[in-house]
Amino acid sequence: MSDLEPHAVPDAVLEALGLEDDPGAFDPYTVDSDGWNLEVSGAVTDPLSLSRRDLESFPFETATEDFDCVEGWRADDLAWRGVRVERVLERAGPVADEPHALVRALDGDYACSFPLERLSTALLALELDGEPLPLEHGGPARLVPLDDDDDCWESIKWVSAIEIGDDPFGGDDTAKERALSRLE
Ligand SMILES: Nc1nc2c(c(=O)[nH]1)N[C@H]1C(S)=C(S)[C@@H](COP(=O)(O)O)O[C@H]1N2
Ligand SMILES: [Mo]
Repeated sequence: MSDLEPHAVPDAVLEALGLEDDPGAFDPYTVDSDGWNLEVSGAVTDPLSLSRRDLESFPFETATEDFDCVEGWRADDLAWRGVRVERVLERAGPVADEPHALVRALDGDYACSFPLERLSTALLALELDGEPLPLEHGGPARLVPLDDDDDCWESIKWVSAIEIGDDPFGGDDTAKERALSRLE
């Protein structure tokens, strides 16, 4: 597996996935619509609720990226595989004039805002290095931005929702603050 740092899976994630009694029971292939869905909502013509199986019906792409964390570690040549966010947005039909998106995760209020154009090119990764994405690295799905200057906190583990709107969701954008608070 990769050189990503191991981090504890927060209780909120285990609870959301019904794994509080047995974290080892996580099986990315059988996460069903009772356990996890990716919600796409807000300023869209067709709000979506996509199960893992629904995501598998989209074309998959692979991207190999190095990962740098502000805490001072790095992991080289991570091979992510999954669905380009653009493919999902095509189905949802964003309608905002200057669209932004807030990407939410299962660990409480962890969320990150993106201009929609930038988010479109990111990958919703379901696999890492040829294996289903493990829970500790963000399974069932992790948002992996693919531009050159992305920050570590924008690589969002346990993605649960993408909310489209007209403003940059400043007040809800907690990811940077949460990541930088770990430096203290
Ligand atoms: N949902 C969620 N995603 C997250 C974080 C988090 O706390 N919650 N931390 C971010 C930060 S700062 C880093 S460096 C990476 C760490 O990824 P890893 O645990 O797979 O090493 O996850 C990013 N994505
Ligand atoms: Mo980080």
